[in-house]
Amino acid sequence: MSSNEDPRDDLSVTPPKTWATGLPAVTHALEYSLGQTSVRRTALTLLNINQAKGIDCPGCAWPEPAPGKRHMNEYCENGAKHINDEATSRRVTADFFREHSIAELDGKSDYWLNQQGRLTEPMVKRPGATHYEPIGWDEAFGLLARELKALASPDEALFYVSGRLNNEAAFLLQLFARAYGTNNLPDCSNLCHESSGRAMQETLGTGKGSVSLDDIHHSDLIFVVGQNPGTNHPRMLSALEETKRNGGQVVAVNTLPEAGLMRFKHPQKPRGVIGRGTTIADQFLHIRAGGDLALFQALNLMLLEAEDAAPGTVLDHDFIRTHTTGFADFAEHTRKVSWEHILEATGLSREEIQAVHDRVLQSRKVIVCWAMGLTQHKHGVPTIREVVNFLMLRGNIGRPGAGVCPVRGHSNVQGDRTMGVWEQMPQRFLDALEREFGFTPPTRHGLDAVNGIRAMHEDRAKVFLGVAGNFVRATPDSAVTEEAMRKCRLTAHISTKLNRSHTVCGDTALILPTLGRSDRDVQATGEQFITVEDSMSEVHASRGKLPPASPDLLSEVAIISRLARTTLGSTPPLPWEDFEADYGTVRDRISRVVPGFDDFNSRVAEPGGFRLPNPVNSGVFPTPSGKAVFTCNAFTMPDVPKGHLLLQTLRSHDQWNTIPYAPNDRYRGIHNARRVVLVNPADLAALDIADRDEVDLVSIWRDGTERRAENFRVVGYPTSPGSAASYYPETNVLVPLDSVADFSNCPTSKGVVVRLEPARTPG
Ligand SMILES: Nc1nc2c(c(=O)[nH]1)N[C@H]1C(S)=C(S)[C@@H](COP(=O)(O)OP(=O)(O)OC[C@H]3O[C@@H](n4cnc5c(=O)[nH]c(N)nc54)[C@H](O)[C@@H]3O)O[C@H]1N2
Ligand SMILES: Nc1nc2c(c(=O)[nH]1)N[C@H]1C(S)=C(S)[C@@H](COP(=O)(O)OP(=O)(O)OC[C@H]3O[C@@H](n4cnc5c(=O)[nH]c(N)nc54)[C@H](O)[C@@H]3O)O[C@H]1N2
Ligand code: SF4
Ligand SMILES: [Mo]
Repeated sequence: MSSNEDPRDDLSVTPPKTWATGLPAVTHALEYSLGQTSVRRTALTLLNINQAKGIDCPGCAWPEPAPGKRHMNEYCENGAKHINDEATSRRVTADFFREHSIAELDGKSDYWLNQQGRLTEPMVKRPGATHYEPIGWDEAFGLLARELKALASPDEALFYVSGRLNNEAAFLLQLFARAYGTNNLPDCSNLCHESSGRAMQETLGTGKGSVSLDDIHHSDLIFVVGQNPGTNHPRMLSALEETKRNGGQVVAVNTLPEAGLMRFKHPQKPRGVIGRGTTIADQFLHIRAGGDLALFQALNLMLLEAEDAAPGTVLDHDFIRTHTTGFADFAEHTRKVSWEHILEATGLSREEIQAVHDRVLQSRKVIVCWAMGLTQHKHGVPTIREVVNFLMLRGNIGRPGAGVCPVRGHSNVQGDRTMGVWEQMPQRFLDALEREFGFTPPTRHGLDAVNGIRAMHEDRAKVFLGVAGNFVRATPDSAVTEEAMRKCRLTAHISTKLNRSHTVCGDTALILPTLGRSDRDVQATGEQFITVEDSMSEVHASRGKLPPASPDLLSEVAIISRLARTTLGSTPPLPWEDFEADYGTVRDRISRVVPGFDDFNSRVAEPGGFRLPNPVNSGVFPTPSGKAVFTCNAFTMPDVPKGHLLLQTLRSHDQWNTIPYAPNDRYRGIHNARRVVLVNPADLAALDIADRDEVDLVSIWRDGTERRAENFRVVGYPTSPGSAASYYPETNVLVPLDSVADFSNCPTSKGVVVRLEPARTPG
C-alpha cells in the first residue's frame, strides 16, 4: 500500500489460526520492512537486532537469551517490522508541513500519519497558526524554557514518558523535572502494568518480576494469563517451547483462544517451519472477562482443602512461617468463598479447575505470567494480589523455576521506572538525588496520566512535554483528552515519527525530532551507546548502526540536556554539556543514585550486560514488616446490565500500540479492517444481531454521558460469553476517564460496558 492511501475498510474473515510464528510470519516481516526501506538498511537492522554489540529490539521487553545462546536471527516478526518502521527511508520535511495544514493532518488516520516517515527537523505551531513551520533548535528550547518559567508553579507542567525512552535520557528527564520543581512524571506504565507494580509492591515489597529466562525454561508449570504472546511477545513462545522440551507444562487463561497459546512453529528452525510445531498450552481455560480473581481464589481454596485432607503435604509451611504475614486471615477469608460464585464469575466448570489444581499439586516450581488481561480491569490489583497468594502457598516465590512474571510491554518501560520516572518515587530515591546533585527535589507526589488529563482539563496544568509516545491516543476518553490537550498553552513532543499527539495541540506546539534506537549516535566525545532494562531486569547496551534519518536530528539525551540547561541555567549547577557529550558521565551518576548500578559503565560493557538483583530471590521482602503479605481480596464482578457486553480494547497483530501497521489481524483471521467488534455467536443470537451487521459501540457510565464509536462490523468469534473485543486506539473514545482500576488508577481498557446499536449513519 502506498504511503498516501488510507487503508480502505474491506473486511474479510478467515477462520482463526491455531498456531503462531512459522514461515508466513517471517515473510510478512520482510514484506513490511522492504515496503519501508532498502534491502541494505533492512539487512543492517535485522543482522544487528538483539546481538550482543547490536541494537536492542525496540519492540517489547521480552529478554534475549544469554549471549552464547543467541541465534543469528534473534528477533521475531513483529520486532523486525517494528525496527524497520523506524528505519524507513520515507521523510517528513518542512515542505510536507507547508503542504498540509494541522486541521488536514488531524483528519488523517493514525496509520497514514505514521506512514509519512521519519521527522527531520524541529517544527513549531505558533498561536493562531494553521500550519507547523520550521524553527531552529535554540529558538525551540528558548520558547519551551520561557513557557516553563512563566508558569505560576512547576506543578503546572507535565512530563510524559513512554517506555521506549532509554535509561540515560530517562534519568536526565526526571532529574530535569525535579530540579525544575515537580514530580509530574506520568508515564505509559500508568496505563499498562501499574496494577502489577502496586500489587507486588504491597505484597512482596518490590514492583518487579522475580523470574529469569532460565527460570522459565526450567519451570514445572507456567500460567500464561491475560496475555497474547504470539502477537505481543513472540519470542516468549520459543522460551515456552524450551519449557515444554524440558518436561514443563503450560496452562493458558484467556477470554480468547489466541493462536500463539495453542501451537508454535519456530521460525528459525526448519522443523519448526514445516512441521506441526509444539503444542503450547496443555490446558486452556476459556475464562469469563474479569474472572481471574475468582479462578485463583478457587485454586487457593482447593490447596487449603488438600492440605486439610493430607496435613503437611501441600502447603510450604516453612516459607509461610518464615517469610509471610497474614496467612490466618487469608485462609479464613478464602474458606468462605462459594463455588457458586466461582463458577459464575469464571464461566469454567469445577472439573476444569480441579484439573489445573491437580497440575499444581504435581509441580514443585510454578510461575505465573500475565499482562493487560489482568492489569486493565477495575479489580486488577486485587487479582494480582491473589496470584501472589497462590504462589506463596507453596513457596513458589524466590526459588529457581518459580515466581511472579508480569510481562512488560515497551522495551525499556521497566528501566524508565528504575531511573526515577514515576510520579511517586520513594523518599530514599529523592534523598539520593539530593546527595548526588545538591538540590532538594520536591516531595509532593506528582500527577499520573489520568490525573494529568484532569489537571489539563481544569486548567491546573498548562505545559505538556511528551517523550517517545503518543499521549492523546494512548489515553482513555479521547474526546475529553483531546479537549484537555487543546487547552494547554504549549504542547511539545520529542518523537521519531508523526502521530496524533502532534495534530491535537495547544496554543503553541513543538515537534522535536530525535534519533531512534537504530540510528548511530555521535556526540562531542565520539560514538555513544544507550542502555535498557528488560522485563527480567537484565540491563544491557544498545548501539545504533544506521546513518541518522536526518542531519538535523538531536539525540534524546541532547534534547533533554539542552532544554534543561536553557530552562534552569546554573541553578542548580549541573554539567548538562558533559552529559550530552559523554553518556558515560550520566551512567556514573546513575551508579551513585540508583541501587544495583554500581560500576555501571564497566559492567554494562560486558556482552549481555548484567542482571539487577531482585531481593525476593534472596529471601528479603522489603515491605514495612520485612515479610511478604497474604491479602484478603473480594471479587466484585463488573455490573453488566442486560443487553450489554463487557468490551476489551486490545492489539491486533499488525500494530504497535497506537500505530496500526496494516489493517490486518492475521492470527484472528481478520483482514482489511480495524473497525470490527468480535462477539460470541450465542450473544449475537440473544441480541438479535447478525454477523457482519454494522453497529455503533455505545458505552454507558455512571456520569450518564453516552460515548459512541461509530461504524463497526460485527464478527462472530469465540470470545467468552458476555464479552466482546475490539482494537485500540479506535475504541479509546469509549473508556470513561473515571473508569479506573482500584488502587492503581490504570484505565479499565479491558472492562468497558457497551451495547451494540444499529449504526446511526451506516457508511
Ligand atoms: N506487536 C506488538 N507487540 C507489543 C505491543 C503492540 O502493540 N504490538 N505492545 C506492547 C505493550 S506496551 C504491551 S503492554 C504488551 C501487551 O501485551 P498483551 O497484554 O498481550 O496485549 P493485549 O493486546 O492488550 O492483550 C490482552 C490479552 O488479554 C486477554 N484478556 C482480556 N481480558 C481478559 C480477562 O479478563 N482475563 C484473561 N485471562 N484474559 C483476558 C485478551 O484476550 C488478550 O489475549 O505488548 C507489547 N508488545
Ligand atoms: N484502550 C486502550 N488503551 C491503551 C492500551 C490498551 O490496551 N487499550 N494500552 C496502554 C498501554 S499498555 C500502553 S504502554 C500505552 C502506549 O502508549 P505510548 O507509549 O504513548 O504510545 P506508542 O504508540 O508506543 O507511541 C508511538 C510514538 O512513539 C514515538 N517513538 C517511537 N520510537 C521512539 C523513540 O525511539 N524515541 C522517541 N522519542 N520517540 C519514539 C513515535 O513518534 C510514535 O509515533 O497505551 C495504553 N493505552
Ligand atoms: S519478542 Fe519482543 S523484544 Fe524480542 S524480537 Fe520480538 S518484539 Fe523484539
Ligand atoms: Mo504497555
